[in-house]
Amino acid sequence: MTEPRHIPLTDQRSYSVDETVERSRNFYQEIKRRRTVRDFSDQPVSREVIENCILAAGTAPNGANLQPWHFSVVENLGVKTEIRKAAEQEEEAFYNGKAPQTWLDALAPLGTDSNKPFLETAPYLVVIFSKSHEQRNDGSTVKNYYANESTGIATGFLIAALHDAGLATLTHTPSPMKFLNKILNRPAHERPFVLLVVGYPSESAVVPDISKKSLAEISNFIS
Ligand code: IYR
Repeated sequence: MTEPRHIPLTDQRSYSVDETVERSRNFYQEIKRRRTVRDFSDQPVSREVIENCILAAGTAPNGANLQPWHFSVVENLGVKTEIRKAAEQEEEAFYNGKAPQTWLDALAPLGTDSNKPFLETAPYLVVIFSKSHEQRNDGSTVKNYYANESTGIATGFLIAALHDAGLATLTHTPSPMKFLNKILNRPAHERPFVLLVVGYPSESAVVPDISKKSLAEISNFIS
């Protein structure tokens, strides 16, 4: 068993009471401008932006620091086309029979359908995989803990980092997503978690007129 090794916490920043309130308010104002976009332009994005945002995602808290995620970044149009074809096939089945009417009713305000042109238009598709375990070269496996929770938190960091850089995202989840392992050549124990579409919105992009729940609806304080 490895002995714990600790170093002083030097990077944490604290602020005055007023500044703390102001920073929290500012962050909320910034992050609430984030909108899920379904209409992307083909305007290029520098690869370094994607790399930095993935590095930010990789700092997320996670089970036993085992970092149970993998990010596959697709820039290649041929691969995007393959993904679009496979995703649209799943989505056609979803919208034309597989999805219960209650689910379709819940989606109605978003106006989604099985047509997914953004999978080819957007400059990047970032496919996030969650790894239930690590596979060593000698064939042995090491279990990861809280893989899905950890990958969910990292995905949140990634979306926030991309938003902060001025980019738009779409968390796309064609179901099932196993076709992504095949197209992207990822091992079977990696579970496709989210297909994140990344780029700039098209000039004519619109978003659904929907609102977020109030603080009282999403929280309670016990004092
Ligand atoms: N995967 C489908 C359906 C869909 C499901 C949910 I839950 C959404 O929030 C949005 C869409 C699609 O992408 O169209």
